[in-house]
Amino acid sequence: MLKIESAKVIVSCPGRNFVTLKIETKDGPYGVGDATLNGRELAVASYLSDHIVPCLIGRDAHRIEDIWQFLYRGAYWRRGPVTMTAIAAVDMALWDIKAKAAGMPLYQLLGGAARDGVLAYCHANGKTVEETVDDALRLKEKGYRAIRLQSGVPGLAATYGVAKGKLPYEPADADLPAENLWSSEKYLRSVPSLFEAGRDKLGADVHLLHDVHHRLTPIEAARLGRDVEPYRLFWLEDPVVADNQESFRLIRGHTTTPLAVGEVFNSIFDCKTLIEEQLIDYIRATVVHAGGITHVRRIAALADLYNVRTGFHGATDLSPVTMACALHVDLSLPNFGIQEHMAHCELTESVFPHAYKFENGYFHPGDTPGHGADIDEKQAARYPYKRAYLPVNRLEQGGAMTNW
Ligand code: KDG
Ligand code: MG
Repeated sequence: MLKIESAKVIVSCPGRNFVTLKIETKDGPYGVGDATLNGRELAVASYLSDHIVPCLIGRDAHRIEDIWQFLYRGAYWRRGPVTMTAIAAVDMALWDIKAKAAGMPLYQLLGGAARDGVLAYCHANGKTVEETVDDALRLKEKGYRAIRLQSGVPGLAATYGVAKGKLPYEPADADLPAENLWSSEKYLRSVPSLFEAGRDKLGADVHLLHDVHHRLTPIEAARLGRDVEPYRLFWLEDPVVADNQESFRLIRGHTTTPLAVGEVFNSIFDCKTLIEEQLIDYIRATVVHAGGITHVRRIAALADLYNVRTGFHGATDLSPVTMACALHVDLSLPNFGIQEHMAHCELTESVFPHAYKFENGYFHPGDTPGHGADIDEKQAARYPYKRAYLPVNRLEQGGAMTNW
């Protein structure tokens, strides 16, 4: 028995906001979990400290599955991003403890390495096609073999996923949500030329990806999928919002461009139809927002039955603790596809020291016992929480809110 003695929630802003859970055991190792839910951080912090931590004290940290079921079923109120992110943080911390106690890197407890490294994609962006392709060429030089291309849309003042000025792009960029204008017509006209130039300059061997950020209707997404077929994308991500999983039938019926979805999913039930009907090629639900390592492995196992591969979300609002856990899972899965990597700033990296490393397009989680990521609490305390929101979009014509 490894008795849980204490658990604390650390909210900090080293470069951006993060919520971290640290679980300590009596006479044993401690474990660390990520509980960051971009723009709704304090709701998860409260869920953890007010409703979960009191239930953890005195339990056996080794009983990961039992504690997961206790928190999921026992709450009566199931699913939802706040609940599932809070459960994920506990789950990550417990796997960290178990692997440290075993003296092994986490992936060994998940069945061992199924590959030598984890293929990762990064983000290239710019205001124009030329700027984006130049950024991608720079990233190719750094060793990336898979690159997501996002470019400004001519005629639109701001485009989500494209950096403002010279600073790297950050999803949550304002104290109150910025309201931008969106035009699907302008966007749909601009994307094929981005990929035509990208394929031409980057060559046939680099994997190219694109994120629609849920902004299209199914028939618009079907047209985009067709229009980019000549450029052989690795995937087209979040073509439409997937609240209605059946929407993907329409897109799937029209295009052979591979489809990825799921960064906002928090449960296996969010993707059951998508997977069972083989409406997608990659599932993006990841450790921090989908119930931790325990639940994400269940989603991956279902996906494996239907030839769907994983492509875990990995933006900067997921802390290095999530990145570490995702990499251990990636290394061990039979149906791993690709891992997203959006580089954290230096300050974030120094507050969250980690064992994972990047080389020649691939990550390795490292062989430190546990998941290999930690939090420097003293440093974290110097950067208090700052409210920050994602922007929202209204349609240029009519002013209605877009799907997101
Ligand atoms: O918090 C939202 C971001 O993580 C998300 O918008 C980034 O779409 C994203 C991606 O694919 O990384
Ligand atoms: Mg995305």
